[in-house]
Amino acid sequence: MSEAHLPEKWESAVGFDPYRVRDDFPILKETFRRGKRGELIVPLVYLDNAATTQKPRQVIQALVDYYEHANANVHRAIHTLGDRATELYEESRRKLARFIGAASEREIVFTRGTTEAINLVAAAWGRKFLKPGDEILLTEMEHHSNLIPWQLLAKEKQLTLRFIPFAEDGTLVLDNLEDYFTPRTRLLAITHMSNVFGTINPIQQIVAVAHQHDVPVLVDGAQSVPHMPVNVQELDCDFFALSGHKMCGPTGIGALYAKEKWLEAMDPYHGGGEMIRSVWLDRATWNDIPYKFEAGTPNIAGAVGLAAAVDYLSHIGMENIARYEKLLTQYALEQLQTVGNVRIFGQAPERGGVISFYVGNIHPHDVAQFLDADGIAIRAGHHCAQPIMRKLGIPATSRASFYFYNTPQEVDRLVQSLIKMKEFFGDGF
Ligand code: C6P
Repeated sequence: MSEAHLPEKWESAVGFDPYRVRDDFPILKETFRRGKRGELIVPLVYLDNAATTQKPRQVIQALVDYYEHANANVHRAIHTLGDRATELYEESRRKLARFIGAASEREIVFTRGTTEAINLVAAAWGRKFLKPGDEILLTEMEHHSNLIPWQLLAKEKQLTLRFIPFAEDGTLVLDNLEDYFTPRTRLLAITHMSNVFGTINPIQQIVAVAHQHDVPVLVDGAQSVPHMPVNVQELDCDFFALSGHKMCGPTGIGALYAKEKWLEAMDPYHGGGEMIRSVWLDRATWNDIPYKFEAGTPNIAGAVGLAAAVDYLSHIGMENIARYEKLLTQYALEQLQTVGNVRIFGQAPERGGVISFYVGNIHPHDVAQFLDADGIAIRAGHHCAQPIMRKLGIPATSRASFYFYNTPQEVDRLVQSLIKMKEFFGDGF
């Protein structure tokens, strides 16, 4: 692939210029010194976007502006800065609600991220509505964040966890979807996109079946919402969890979307300031939703940064991002085959830009270290999805994950580096 150009046939399909977009991300210009005396300078190739994405100048500047011109606590102060901070914080909620197609900003609870959003549902919904003997339906491809909260709750309330299995190609076995629901099933909690296989699950169809059985659905959207258009009303899910840092926003901010009826019915999660209406020494009443679930001073700057990220992504267009990442992922899948002896985990027809692979019998940690010597950042490990690794019978995978600022030339650098590694390991490969 020639330098700084998309293949001609991609250009009309993409709708934005990934090379220009890269200028917005200061960190993408980072270089590393390599060689015995540091004489080689290698540019960063960042392919660990499923772990966290890089931040554009617009988001970084929004954080600086907030702290320089609007920093105050929200919903408390009767002064101009307090109004400014509150307005920015609530504007972020409105923007995020629009971005994911929520019916109202009252359905958006700010959290630290996906993990906290799921724990919130397990605690505030699960403790209230589940009884011993009830069942929670999950899938075998869940991230620990959508497994451990349910294990903890199951232990506390004597619940049973059941699992929709995945097949060899990394897709869920859904031909018999109806059969997974029993009269005791009370919740389905499922990932929208697997952070190991890249599989995009057909959430809309799954939710429809779950609702026929009167089962609400929680969707783990950590890997979907940054990469494709998501409309929670179209999905008709009851809960949807997301993380700001995986969509160009700051760390420590994310959200739970929940249908208003659930937020009204649930008890609070954490207790403290902001979530109360009236307090006596022995009792209290709760604030309106969503504040009922936001105890203590929230991550105001994080929310402001997330709003800037939402603006940024909306400007490029989520359809454009999804289309481009599809082309880039397809290209990467093809090019990885040229290395030889590469096993790819996850062959779903509907997939996002996450590629888990094994090269010969080289341990993924060695692969990641070798690539790092060439400035290429991938993730190696179990990706917080140990049950997937157990079922595959491997300790870990190497994983390259893309975002809209990655280029086909970066895919080429990954492939060239893997070929070099193959030569280095020789027969051991
Ligand atoms: N996956 C990865 O490298 P938090 O940490 O709360 O922002 O997101 C947790 C989470 C939940 N669900 C899915 C599907 C995820 O991929 C993640 C985060 C990262 O794959 C870090 S382990």
